[in-house]
Amino acid sequence: MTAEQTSDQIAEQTSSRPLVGIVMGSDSDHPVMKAAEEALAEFGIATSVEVVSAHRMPEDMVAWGRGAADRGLRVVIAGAGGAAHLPGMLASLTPLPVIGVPVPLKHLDGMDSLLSIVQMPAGVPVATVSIGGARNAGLLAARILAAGGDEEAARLRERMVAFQGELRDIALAKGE
Ligand code: RP5
Repeated sequence: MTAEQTSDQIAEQTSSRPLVGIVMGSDSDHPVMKAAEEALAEFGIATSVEVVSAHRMPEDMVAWGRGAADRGLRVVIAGAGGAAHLPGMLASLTPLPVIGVPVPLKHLDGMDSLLSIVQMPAGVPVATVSIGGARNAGLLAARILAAGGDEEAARLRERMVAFQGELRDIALAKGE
């Protein structure tokens, strides 16, 4: 993806079948979590985006997690704040890789969210990004999909290399 591409071009290249499921504990997490959607859209990767609260709708969470792989999803990004149990619970329900996003709330600067997500027991991994790090969660999901052996993965790897080249330019431009 290059900076010159319009959003129409990006949408055209986005596969229609969601490969990454983005879930969050509350609609109030969306301002943080939308960066994951945006990052994946830049790589033409379709997402599904839903609110699934571990504490307020546990049965929906179990159904969502159990069915994720059968719905065609390949990676899960789960964001939550405070007592942020959603990523870990989903990791216990699905065989898919789960990326956890600690959402910062007004108390404790997101440290509560981070510690709730990162300290998982052995056997139930969650790849935790930084507090509020939803963009990196999206980029990590793209890298996971890019690691496959098919043509689509090769296309994603090519895009990722181009994106990494842009990062170098951005870093250098910041010094100007
Ligand atoms: C968590 O509680 C959610 O993930 C959210 O970050 C937090 C606050 O939710 P609301 O009270 O704004 O719905 O479960």
